[in-house]
Amino acid sequence: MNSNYWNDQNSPVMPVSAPDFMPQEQLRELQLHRLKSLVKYTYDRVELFRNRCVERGVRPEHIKNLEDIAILPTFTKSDLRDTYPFGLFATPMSEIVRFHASSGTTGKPIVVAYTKDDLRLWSECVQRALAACGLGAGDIIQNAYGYGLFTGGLGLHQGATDLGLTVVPVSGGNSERQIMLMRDFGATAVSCTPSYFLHLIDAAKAQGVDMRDLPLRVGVFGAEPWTDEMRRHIEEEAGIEAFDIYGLTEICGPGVGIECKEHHGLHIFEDHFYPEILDPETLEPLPDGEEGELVFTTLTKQAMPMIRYRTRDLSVIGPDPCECGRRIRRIRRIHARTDDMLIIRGVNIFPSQIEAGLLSVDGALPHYAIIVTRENNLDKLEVQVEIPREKFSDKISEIEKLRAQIAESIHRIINIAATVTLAEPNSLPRSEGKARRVTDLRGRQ
Ligand code: DLL
Repeated sequence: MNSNYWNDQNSPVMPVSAPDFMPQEQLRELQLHRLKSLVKYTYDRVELFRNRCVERGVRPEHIKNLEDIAILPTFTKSDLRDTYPFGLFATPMSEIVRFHASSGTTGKPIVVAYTKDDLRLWSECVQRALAACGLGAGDIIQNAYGYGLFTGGLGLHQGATDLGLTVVPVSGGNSERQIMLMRDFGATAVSCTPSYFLHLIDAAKAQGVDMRDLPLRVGVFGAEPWTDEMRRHIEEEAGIEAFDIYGLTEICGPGVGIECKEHHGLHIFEDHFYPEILDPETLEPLPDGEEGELVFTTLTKQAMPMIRYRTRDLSVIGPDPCECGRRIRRIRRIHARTDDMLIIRGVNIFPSQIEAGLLSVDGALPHYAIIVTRENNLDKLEVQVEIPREKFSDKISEIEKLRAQIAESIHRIINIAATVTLAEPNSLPRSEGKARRVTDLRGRQ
């Protein structure tokens, strides 16, 4: 086959994406076939999985249809920690060609492993993701996700290379150099966390570069929650189309799901990663359209298969079908994790709600920090938000008006009052990877 065939920009459906367009019935058949093999494979090789099945009286042959997945045990991050480092591996070390790890907030990282086939399948998913963003041979992608144990850098790198893009493996950090390379190499795409890209937009401005004048046209952003308000800001400031890419270390890394050009939810590569939505309290499966915890079963992974892995991410499956023609199902963008939730004065609040509130006010910049304290047994919420320098030269009453507007907009969404503090541009901490926006000091006071 002609090697250009895969990347023919004029082809309406890129062959690498063919499974995305498979008829649903055929896809379900494939999933069932793969699920049955996976359960048998994992039962025979991973002690923890076998023990949990035995406890429940479940045997591999009990899986007769896709709904039977519900009889299988679920797994969480603590199962990876408890079996650190290699306890969940299903293949001998001689077949493992790569480790990645995610730095937990506490203690030991979680470790994942890949065989050569696992790397191939991961690359296939990243290729399908990048193709859905309209990228192919001829595009130059500046990959500013961190390289190393984090899956973002190498994951995007391999998929982009295999799809035929030209990769600039710059990794995160050194924003000045990032802008220089972006301009000099003429990158048409960039991949990094959305918060780091905000930082790059500012770095470009500081160097007198307007990103809208560069050939850059696509951003592949993920690894952290971001809102549609943030997307609008990024797209306007950089003159690009921003796509949301989802993934997690335990399942493979980036490339579990991607937005298509409709920008209405993320398609899950469900021929490899079978999604379910469970009630996080009862673990009962929820029907499509209801919000709950996203749970994945890796249908084809060899070194470290994951069965019903609880992501802690909250989402909804559906609606079907997508205008783009892909038949693989979509999930709503992840705006929150079950463990991100702040309970302030008894009200459940997600940081993304605060982001949506403040960014809907003209004049608020997308750099903010959320600080929660407790005074006299009462929770206090402070939101620090940067505003452009020129706003500080406005009359005091104008500044106060902006502050009040932001406070009101946040209040409208979360239903509790926050103290809003306006900050100078570039005064709040920046991150080269995932942003840390919340400081909860209540336990420490
Ligand atoms: O963040 C993998 C990745 C790299 C995804 C690059 C996308 C791009 P972890 O470090 O294991 O892996 O973190 C996984 O990050 O459970 C979500 O809570 C969050 N997350 C990842 N992508 C998104 C996204 C990588 N697009 C955890 N939107 C996940 C919201 C996301 N949250």
